[in-house]
Amino acid sequence: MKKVLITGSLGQIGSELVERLRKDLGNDNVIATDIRKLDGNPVCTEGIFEILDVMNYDNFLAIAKKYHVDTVIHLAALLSATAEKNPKFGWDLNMGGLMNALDVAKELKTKFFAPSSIAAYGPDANPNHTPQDTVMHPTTMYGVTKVAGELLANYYHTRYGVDSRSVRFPGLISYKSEPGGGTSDYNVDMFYQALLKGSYECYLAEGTKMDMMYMDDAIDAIINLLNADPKKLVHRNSFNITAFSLAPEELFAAIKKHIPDFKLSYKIDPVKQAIADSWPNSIDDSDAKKEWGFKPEFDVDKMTKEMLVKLTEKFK
Ligand code: AKB
Repeated sequence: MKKVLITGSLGQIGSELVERLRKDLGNDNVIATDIRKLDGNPVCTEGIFEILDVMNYDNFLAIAKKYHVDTVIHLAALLSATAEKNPKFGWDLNMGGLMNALDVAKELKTKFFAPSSIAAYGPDANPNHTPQDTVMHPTTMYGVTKVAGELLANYYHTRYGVDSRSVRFPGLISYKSEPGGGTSDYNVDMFYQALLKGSYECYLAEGTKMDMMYMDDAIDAIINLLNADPKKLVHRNSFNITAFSLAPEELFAAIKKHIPDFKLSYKIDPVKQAIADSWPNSIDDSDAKKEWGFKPEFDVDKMTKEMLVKLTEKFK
């Protein structure tokens, strides 16, 4: 991986990945793209940035050709709660954008990464320690596009030799940019409200367990998987990865250790609750550990300390 094009660069993962790869590979070797430009945002101002609608294949290919990229990281997609509001657009963007991205990778013979999610599982999978390979019958449009996307990326690998790789991300926790449109987003919001208001009203019920991961580990996972020896990869699209599994009251307890007066209440959002209830409580990531050495650095306490320190600095 020497010259990388990233779609959805202004999103929660994209903005941190762009920053990290600019450090690792140099500013001239990272082509950040998004459907819009945000004036003053470092993603757009501190290196190469191009406006790209991933639904426009010709433009996608032209930008990838212009910079002679050897890797495409495709992050542009609707997340679970947003896709549930507009399922047709969720399908069109998540599948159409992915197919264009895979066609660019096929045409230019680049490496390829696109994330899948714990949302690829449905309610009939064993919710605890959910195996890597098991039934996948998601009941959300986002999940449907994730399973279909995994199959499509595997198809491009076996049919056309595209070096496609992917992980099933859990809910991601980050302080630099806020997530948007996900079901797991309460986790970041809880940190923000703990510091800004001292209280948080959670839209998921007590006991709703979900896998989660600090963003630094997620970024390392993308880079390490892309750099992994292809001969060792039995799986490709897509590897389960997780750092810890938490319910809202457990995240609350971790934050409360540092902010003793912090208060938690609940006001359930039925759509988001149904989405979360259809996902696993905890997934088994032993294949990622075995095949490419996945190893998260942040446990709940380390992540909580880091989030509170960084957000406190941010709010100064
Ligand atoms: C979402 O909540 O939609 C995402 C995910 C778990 O894929 N963060």
